Amino acid sequence: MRGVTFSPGFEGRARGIQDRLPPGQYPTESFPVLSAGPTPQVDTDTWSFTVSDETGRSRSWSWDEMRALPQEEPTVDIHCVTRWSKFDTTWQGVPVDVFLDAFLEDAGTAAEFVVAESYDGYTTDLPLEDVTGGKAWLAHTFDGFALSADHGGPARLVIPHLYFWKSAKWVKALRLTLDDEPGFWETAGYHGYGDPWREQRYWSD
Ligand SMILES: Nc1nc2c(c(=O)[nH]1)N[C@H]1C(S)=C(S)[C@@H](COP(=O)(O)O)O[C@H]1N2
Ligand SMILES: [Mo]
Repeated sequence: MRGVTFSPGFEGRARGIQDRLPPGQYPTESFPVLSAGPTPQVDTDTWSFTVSDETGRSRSWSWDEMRALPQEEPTVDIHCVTRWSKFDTTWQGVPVDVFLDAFLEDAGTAAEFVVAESYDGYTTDLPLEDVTGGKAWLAHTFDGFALSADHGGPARLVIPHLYFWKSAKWVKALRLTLDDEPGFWETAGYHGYGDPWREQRYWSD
């Protein structure tokens, strides 16, 4: 997996910065905030995260239940479609696999896509396989501190192998769907998949 290291990265750091910069991107030290609307205030006392499927079956986790799940600390490069890339961002959170494994158990699913839904009404769609296999996290901690509200706290998705608009801030649900349902930016002309290495910025790319 490109740019993903799980400890202060021998492999990641040894590779040249240019090799880690997708086409048309520039590296930045800062962490810009990009939100389509106002920042919602989400209280961890009432926070929940729900996974549902095409049959309407669902399962939810409270904040404390989520914190009790297995945690990882990925260090990853992130790439925004507005052309900034930020190397070696360090998060703590629960692999999305943990939620999906618990939800699907032996039942499985015919769904091939997911829609991430957020507390601010934002949505984004992805193939199911892009949030499985260790590629996506529900993150609550950035750089050792509780994730700030403007960056999606109390918890957001982090899906570093796709442009960062796929990493829904203030996420509250993952809905498994049979068909692809374009989300907020995808409906507005952004690419359906959004691979930074293939520069899939807009629907025409
Ligand atoms: N809920 C929600 N998630 C969102 C957005 C948003 O407006 N609402 N913006 C997206 C976009 S376009 C980007 S580039 C990243 C920005 O994350 P940041 O503000 O932490 O840099 O969040 C993504 N996730
Ligand atoms: Mo973005």
